[in-house]
Amino acid sequence: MSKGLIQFIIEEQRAAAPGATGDFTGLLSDIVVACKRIAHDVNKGALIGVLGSAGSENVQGETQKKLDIITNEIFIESTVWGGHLAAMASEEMDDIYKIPAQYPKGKYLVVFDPLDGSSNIDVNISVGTIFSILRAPEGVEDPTADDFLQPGVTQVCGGYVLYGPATMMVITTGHGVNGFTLDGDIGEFMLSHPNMTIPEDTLEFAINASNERFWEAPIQRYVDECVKGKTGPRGINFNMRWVASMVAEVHRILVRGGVFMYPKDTKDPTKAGKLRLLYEANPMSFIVEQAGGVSSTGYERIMDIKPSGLHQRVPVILGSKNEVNRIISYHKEA
Ligand code: AHM
Ligand code: MG
Repeated sequence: MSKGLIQFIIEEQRAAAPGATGDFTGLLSDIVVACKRIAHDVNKGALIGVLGSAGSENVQGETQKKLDIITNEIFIESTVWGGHLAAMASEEMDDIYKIPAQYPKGKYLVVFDPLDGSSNIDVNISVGTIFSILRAPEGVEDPTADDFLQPGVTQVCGGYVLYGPATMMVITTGHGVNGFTLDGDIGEFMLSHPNMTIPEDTLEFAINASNERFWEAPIQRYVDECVKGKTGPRGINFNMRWVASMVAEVHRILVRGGVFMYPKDTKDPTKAGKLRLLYEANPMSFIVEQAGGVSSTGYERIMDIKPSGLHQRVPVILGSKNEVNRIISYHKEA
């Protein structure tokens, strides 16, 4: 019989951190509940009136969907009470969320994007939740935004949930990557994809090609060479996919390899990229590296970046090792 997610994590913790208090497992089970509730709402969609725009904007000036707000609330509600968290931060909130006085506080920080790819929600295409667990700095009981500005290498756990044809949670605590499929009949995420690894080579890439004129030369070169296929310098045909849901994109790469790029562009010179370092790039980079892939801005390893702000954006190039390394080498040559 396959194993449930919490059993798996408890056993992993016993082996890797024998003195563990169970706090981390407690937090993770609260996150699991949050994601099951989100899966429920995403699945019911129009039947429960949750589709469409909320008519508001988030701190980044993006129009919020009703479900962006609902899922943000579900995530907070499901995790705030447990006593495992010192504070939270979300893509959908301007400032950090402090744990209200009526609840005990814990030693962890969680940062999350409650509904990534939400432009897909009204058209019934896969969306996801992304989260990253950090430790609050030693001795800090009442964290400020600065306490969240830790480089990705300090993450305790990175994970995502994909609300696709099946709902899946994929996580790493730094001991490889494991995938769990939600069995709706028993209400549990069951281990279905043990030890996920990204093939080192690939002939598939993902990028929003409508931005081509804004890309830097190394990305233009890489994509151009892929598109030229058999008759170009690579001498082989490539395939392209773009779901516009990072979770779906990363999941595809974990299963069959590939390269995902949301590179630096000149579309809006005030932004270094589209994706957010804390909520999206770091947890996904942790998972990708743990699965044997590479994740970079083109110029540096994403998980080494010391964040300068909660909502900081970064260029993201991740996936199959040999292809991402090639793209990095194009940046060096340029
Ligand atoms: P979101 O957090 O507002 O949903 O934005 C992030 C999403 C990613 O999932 C996806 O890779 C990207 O935005 C798609 O962007 P675009 O619409 O430019 O193709
Ligand atoms: Mg997002």
